[in-house]
Amino acid sequence: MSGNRERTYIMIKPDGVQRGLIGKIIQRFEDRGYKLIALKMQSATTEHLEKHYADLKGKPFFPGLIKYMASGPVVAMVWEGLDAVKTGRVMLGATNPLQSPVGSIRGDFCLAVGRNICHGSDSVDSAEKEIALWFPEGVTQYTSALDTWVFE
Ligand code: RTP
Repeated sequence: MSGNRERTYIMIKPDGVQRGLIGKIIQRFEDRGYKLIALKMQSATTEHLEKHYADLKGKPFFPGLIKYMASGPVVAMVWEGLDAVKTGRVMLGATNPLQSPVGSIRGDFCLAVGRNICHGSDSVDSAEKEIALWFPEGVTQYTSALDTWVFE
């Protein structure tokens, strides 16, 4: 088996929620074979978002980014599977949607860097920190063998 079994933090940003893209984004991760192990909708506080984006403090776009992220609820998710961090980022596309290939989430659904509808952890280390920040209560453990759920 190539690739590592990993967990990544994927977030649908307020514009993705408002535009009704939650189902489509989740569908792509399910279709690819990733397993959803945590999901919640949350209106994040400015303080919480500043922790999430602590690395970007000082960037000129930081205040606008926090305002955008606090403008409505986000969908916070943890996905698990082979190479989830790197492949998750490939599925999202480039930070700037105009540089995202068609077929990626950003390449198919958005245009502006400041309205790029989704977030994905950029390393296994960041994923661990982001999962702990957004899911301090922990995540679910379950088996996904289909037989039990299709046949009585
Ligand atoms: P994300 O964390 O949201 O997945 O994005 P990323 O790693 O691809 O990009 P990062 O550099 O960490 O930037 C975080 C988010 O800030 C907004 N941004 N705006 N106006 C700008 O030049 C600019 N640059 C970045 C984007 O929403 C980006 O996703």
